[in-house]
Amino acid sequence: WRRTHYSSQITPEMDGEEVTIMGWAHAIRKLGKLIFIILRDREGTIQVVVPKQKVGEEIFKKAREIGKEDVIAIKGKVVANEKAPSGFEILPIEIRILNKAATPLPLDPAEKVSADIDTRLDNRFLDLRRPKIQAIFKIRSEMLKSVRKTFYENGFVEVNTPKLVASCTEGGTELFPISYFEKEAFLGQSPQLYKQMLMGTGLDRVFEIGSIFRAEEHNTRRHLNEAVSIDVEMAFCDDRDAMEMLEKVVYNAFMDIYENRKKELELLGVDLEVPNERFDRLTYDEAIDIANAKGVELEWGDDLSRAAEKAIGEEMGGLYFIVDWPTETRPFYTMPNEKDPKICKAFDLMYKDLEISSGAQRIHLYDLLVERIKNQGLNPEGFGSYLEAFKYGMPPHAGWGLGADRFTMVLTGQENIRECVMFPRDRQRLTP
Ligand code: ATP
Ligand code: AMO
Repeated sequence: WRRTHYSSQITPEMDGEEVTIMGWAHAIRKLGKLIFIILRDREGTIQVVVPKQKVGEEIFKKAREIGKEDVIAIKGKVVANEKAPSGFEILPIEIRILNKAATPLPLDPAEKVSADIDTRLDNRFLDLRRPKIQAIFKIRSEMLKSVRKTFYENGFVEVNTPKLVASCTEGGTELFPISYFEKEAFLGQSPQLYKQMLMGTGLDRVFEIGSIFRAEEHNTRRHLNEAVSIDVEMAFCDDRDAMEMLEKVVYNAFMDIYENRKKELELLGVDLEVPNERFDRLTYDEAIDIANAKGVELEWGDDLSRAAEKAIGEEMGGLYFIVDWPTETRPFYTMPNEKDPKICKAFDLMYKDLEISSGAQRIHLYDLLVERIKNQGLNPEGFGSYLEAFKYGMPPHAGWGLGADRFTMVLTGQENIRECVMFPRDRQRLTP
């Protein structure tokens, strides 16, 4: 048997045609001598009607054996019928049960009210059968496709850098130590050092979509211990060039999802607002003023607290950049402003109160880089192979990291980042 159609490919106009459909028994209604089976596949559901008198004893008996979530294959005739959910139904010629599902189900994909998130994540393979949940991942996939398309159209080379690493990049507290034979090693928290080293090779523009690992201590609705980062680095570019590229990538993703994922957005009840091609720029100073005006106490030089992010997000709405950060709040590789080294050429891209991307122009000058490493209380010896790349011809460069999981939250209207990852890793969860 070969599947001939997905549910969405059958129409009432195909009345009389023979089709073979495969999927799960989403719902079953037994009315004496009549059985309705709703078959679910990736594209939707389809009604199969089994009247004892028309299909005969054998097929009727098979239909009666079908249980919820059994995997079934049905060869049958398309019958136009205005009373059926999509204006047609399938009258079986043959039914096969490809695999039985055990009972009771730990979670019923047909259930309208969803279980709590822990039960759902414990039984994620069942949870992922729900069309609404699948919609999140179809949008995520569309986003990744769109992002890649924009990169290739703009001359980027896709790269893969190691995830087993010897040093930290974003500050030392968030590292997962691992044993690597006789040596100490860590899971990579960012491809930062590698993508910068690649700027010294002439590849010019690189991107990587890969996992990052961070030992975030706390449980929040926007932090994971394993996240996916969309990383970019561009040579002979400054912070403004990097921000423009980020605007392009984000804008195109919004457009592609708006145009190609209408069904999924509707299922999720998301009214996606396509942003302007250029996002607002807010300076750090202005951000502090907004927070202060809303009663959040912050001093110049502080990182934005959660309360500050909320206050600023409330005021700004939508997508906006925060620029001109105090140099001390940013990692060592960030280029200070030439005129006023207290501030630096870093930016964050926010969506309301959620940071979705960080980036900056980088320091390409060896001596300054070493000085900044020392200033941040780090030991330059730990950065040996990275620093080498800055001795022999490193062009000016800039880049950013966009959190794929957080970006998916924005595009799908989710409040909890765990909804946007198939098998999330948080403080409590290492399985499935
Ligand atoms: P980055 O990737 O740059 O770290 P982020 O969005 O993860 O960005 P954090 O710097 O981790 O941001 O956090 C931003 C602010 O949110 C912090 O200044 C801190 O006040 C607050 N925050 C972070 N984690 C927690 C937490 N677990 N509980 C409460 N507040 C937190
Ligand atoms: P940053 O640490 O801000 O910057 O990370 C970049 C983006 O990655 C996402 N992100 C996370 N998402 C979920 N859970 C986490 N624990 C988590 N940590 C980070 C966020 C964040 O904005 N090297 C720089 C980037 C650069 O300058 O190129 C960096 O890692 O969306």
